[in-house]
Amino acid sequence: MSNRTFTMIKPDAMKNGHAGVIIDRFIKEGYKIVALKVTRLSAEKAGEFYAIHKERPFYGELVQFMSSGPIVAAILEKENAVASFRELIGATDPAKAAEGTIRKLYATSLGENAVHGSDSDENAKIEGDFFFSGLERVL
Ligand code: RTP
Ligand code: MG
Repeated sequence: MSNRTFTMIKPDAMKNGHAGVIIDRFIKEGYKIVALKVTRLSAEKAGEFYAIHKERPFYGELVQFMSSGPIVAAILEKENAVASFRELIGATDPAKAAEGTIRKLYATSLGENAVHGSDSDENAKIEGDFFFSGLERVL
C-alpha cells in the first residue's frame, strides 16, 4: 500500500471557480501536497492519459472535455492515499455521490465531474510520472 495518489481538478471545476476550495479541502483532509501545477492537456495528451477507456462510448467526449481548458494536476500524500482519496471525491456520477464528497459538492455531471483520483497504487505512480519530473515534486 503506497501513500501517494494523483489527482486532477478538471476543466469544469476550474471554469466554475472551485479550484481554491478543492485544494483547501485536500489540505484540510490531511493530504500533503508533494507536487502541484496548472496546465492544459492537448487532445492527444488527454487521449493518452485516458487510453484505458479508448473503447468506451464516452472516450471522445472525455478527451474533448479534458482538453477544453486548464486543469490542476497534483500528487498528494497521506496514509492509504488511493482508497481514502476515492472516498473523499465520491462516486463518478455526482448524482450518486455521497453528501459532502467533492463531486457531490462541485461536479457538473457524470462526464464533467470536477476531479480525478487514481484507482490503484500502480496507476498513481504512472499518472504522477506522466505530469511531473523528479525536480517538480517533493522526494
Ligand atoms: P476518474 O478516472 O476521472 O477519476 O473517474 P472514475 O475513476 O470515477 O471513472 P472512470 O470509470 O475511470 O471514468 C473516467 C471518466 O470518464 C468520464 N465518464 N463519462 N458519459 C459517461 O458515461 C462517462 N462515464 C465516465 C468521467 O469524467 C469519468 O470520471
Ligand atoms: Mg478512473
